[in-house]
Amino acid sequence: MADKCRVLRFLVFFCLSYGVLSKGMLYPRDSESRVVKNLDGIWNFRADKSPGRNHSFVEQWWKQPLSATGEVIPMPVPSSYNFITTDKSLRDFVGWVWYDRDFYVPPEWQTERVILRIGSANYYTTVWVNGLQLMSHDGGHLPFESEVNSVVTFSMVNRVTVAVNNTLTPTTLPPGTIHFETNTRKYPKGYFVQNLQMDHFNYAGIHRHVHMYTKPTVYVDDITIVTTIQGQNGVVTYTVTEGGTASGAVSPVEVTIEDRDGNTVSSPSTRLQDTIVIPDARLWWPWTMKPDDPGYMYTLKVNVSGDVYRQPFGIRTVRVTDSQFLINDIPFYCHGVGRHEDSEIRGKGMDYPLTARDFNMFKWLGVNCFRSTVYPNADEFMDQADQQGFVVLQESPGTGITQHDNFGPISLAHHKEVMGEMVRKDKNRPSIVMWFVANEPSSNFPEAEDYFRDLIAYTRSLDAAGRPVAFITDKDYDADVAAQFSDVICLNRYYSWYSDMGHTEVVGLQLPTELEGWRAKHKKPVIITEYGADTIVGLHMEPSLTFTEEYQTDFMKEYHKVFDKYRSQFLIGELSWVYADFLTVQDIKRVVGNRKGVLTRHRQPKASGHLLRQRYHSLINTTTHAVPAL
Ligand code: BDP
Repeated sequence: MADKCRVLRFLVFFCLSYGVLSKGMLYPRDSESRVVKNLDGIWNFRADKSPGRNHSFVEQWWKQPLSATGEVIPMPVPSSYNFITTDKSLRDFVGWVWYDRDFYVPPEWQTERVILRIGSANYYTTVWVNGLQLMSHDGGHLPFESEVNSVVTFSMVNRVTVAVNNTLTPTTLPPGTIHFETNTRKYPKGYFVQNLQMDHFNYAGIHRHVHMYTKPTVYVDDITIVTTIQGQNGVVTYTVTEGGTASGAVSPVEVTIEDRDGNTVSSPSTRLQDTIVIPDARLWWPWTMKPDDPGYMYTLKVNVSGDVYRQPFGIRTVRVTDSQFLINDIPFYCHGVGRHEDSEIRGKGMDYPLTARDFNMFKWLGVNCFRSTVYPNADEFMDQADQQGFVVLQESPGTGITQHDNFGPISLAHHKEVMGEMVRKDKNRPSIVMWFVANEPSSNFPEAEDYFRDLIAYTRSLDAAGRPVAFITDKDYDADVAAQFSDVICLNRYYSWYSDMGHTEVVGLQLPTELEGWRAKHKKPVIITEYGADTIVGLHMEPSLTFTEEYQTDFMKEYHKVFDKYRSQFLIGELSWVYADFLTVQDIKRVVGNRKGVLTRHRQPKASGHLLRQRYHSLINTTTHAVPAL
């Protein structure tokens, strides 16, 4: 029991003690006033494997180079640490791991604000520079940053130390539990395991880029852009927040819009908040709707007191009616996939080759839309969605909210904080058309009603662009109490897999019954956000048996028949689960992970990939509405 409390107490203590204070979270970009330096590379690494997982704090590892505290190993940043070594205890480690590295800050940066930013680390992180505590952050998949001027030296080497804890508790997002085994006949003293409530491997470590960058004393802190369309004109309303000004001071401001080729297309505005009209604007379109000119991006060039920041954006609108989803007022049918950040060696580590491959395979499959499944994806990945014209259903890490103790006030407050960070980061992305606050929560619990009423209303209030907000449910329409707050009904369904396994003949009855039931209850459009069957590539049987490539395609064909009936009615999207096989916890249901991919983990197609490609390319022709020439 004492051991049990020690692990949890450490986490809770740190969760309550610190927070990252920052308003804007603009992506670090070079400009005439800003310099970005990348601190990626091989860092020193050491896991605190002490029984209570607390020796690192008792011994204050941040006060000296990590190598002086004990043996360190080389660890790439960004990457998950789990699959870099052959050490099983590190792969499955739960608790604090430590990273450090040296860095220099150029002397000419002394007159600037110098910021250290971590793109994401799973899940709870504390950062020290030269032994002084700089910042802490609670939650993975989202960036955090802090100014370092007061803790760095400009004339000597500096050291950054990062401690990351992957423990999941009932109030983290996603939630989980630590389970201590007390039967001494079966387990050694203090033996514990992390129980997950989510279906992906609990990858941990520093997952995205570490940047250091400068901005001037007075700086552009945040930019919010909302676009509408009037006739041939794009109407761009922006709000700029400045940082670092003395109260009452008025900074010189200049805001202009540049097109994709860098030509200025608006006269300068000198206001922090304004509306600019672009005549004959080029709209942002998904690649399937305008294959010759998808993902057109403009840039809002903001100059506040000499600090220049260029924020990309697209001009487009999104709107949901009771049976349609409209992009730029033209109906859009989402034919897509859910996708995990998952690679055999890097885990969830940001990976440029994988990013490029995934977008090429999306095009090969004919995907026009994807779900950033159960956590927000890396910025560098999302940039490609913006620029190549892919529609994104953007999701928070709110998966596995299934136990009563995941619905309390601490959970809700943290969930709101996470939604705030996610919307703040991604609000200007034209690719994102909808926010998902959660995946498969117990929305049949009575307490789910208040939780989701509050959470969805709050999320709506965060987004000036008014994107639809929803959560994804696996509950039946007569059991759910929270979908009433969603703008779109989003369903994960597994008929003939998790129920009636092997019996694809029931899909044609069960799926329509469910769709009709939801429709009758809520009169809202519906998206099937998941349907899929585990399939081991290379297994064949005719007639099909579960786990063979034939079963997966038979299964999908039954769903497709139903989708084809309802897509002319109120079904506005179908997303196959899942884009590629991915790793999960070890489980009798999983054969080296979840095998529902239409591609393997190596991004090669199964028979289902070919089937989906055929379907999606024909859907491009039948569901894509002509885009008027501008
Ligand atoms: C759904 C979950 C997803 C799982 C999937 C499955 O939303 O995270 O991976 O089932 O079991 O319930 O394949």
